[in-house]
Amino acid sequence: MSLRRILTVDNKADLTVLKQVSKPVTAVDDGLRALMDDMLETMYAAPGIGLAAVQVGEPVRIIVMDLAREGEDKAPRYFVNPEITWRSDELFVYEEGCLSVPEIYDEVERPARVKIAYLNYAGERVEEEAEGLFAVCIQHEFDHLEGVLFIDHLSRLKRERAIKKVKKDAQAAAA
Ligand code: K1U
Ligand code: ZN
Repeated sequence: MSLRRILTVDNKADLTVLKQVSKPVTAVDDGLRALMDDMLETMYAAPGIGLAAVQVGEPVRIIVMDLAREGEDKAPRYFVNPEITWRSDELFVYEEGCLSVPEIYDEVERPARVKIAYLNYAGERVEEEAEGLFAVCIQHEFDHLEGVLFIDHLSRLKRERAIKKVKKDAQAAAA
């Protein structure tokens, strides 16, 4: 397993990749599982609760996630070719963050519950309903597969301010 670099919006080349629509996976094989292992290790190290493959420069439709709280056993989850098959009319607001937009947090309103279908780590098809943080996180990560960042849900002013701050922080860290 190896740690991958997480692409961030302050870098023009990274942003171009992050805006791509990710391609479907054709087979869940050992090569793909190695990528999922790398993604999970990278997500834990960040630390984060979710990660899409495009965030490590691989624009394929894979998401990893672990919503276990501090002190609980690890609970890794893998979503290959995920689909959102139903969205509730009820909405839910949550203050989101993103490893590709470091240190920026803001409220995003999304459907409170969604039904999803995907292939798991073993390549088996799973269907389930998500609510609470699971629903927030899967929709945030699904957006990444479509080239959408959580700041794209904010006003233009907030989005431009966010990118400016990430750039400023990156310059200060490099100095
Ligand atoms: O960049 C990402 O997609 C990961 C992102 C996932 C997410 C967070 C909050 C709402 C929606 C989606 C993160 O993990 S940001 C970091 C974070 O939330 C966190 C980090 C350490 C402990 C607990 C949370
Ligand atoms: Zn994100």
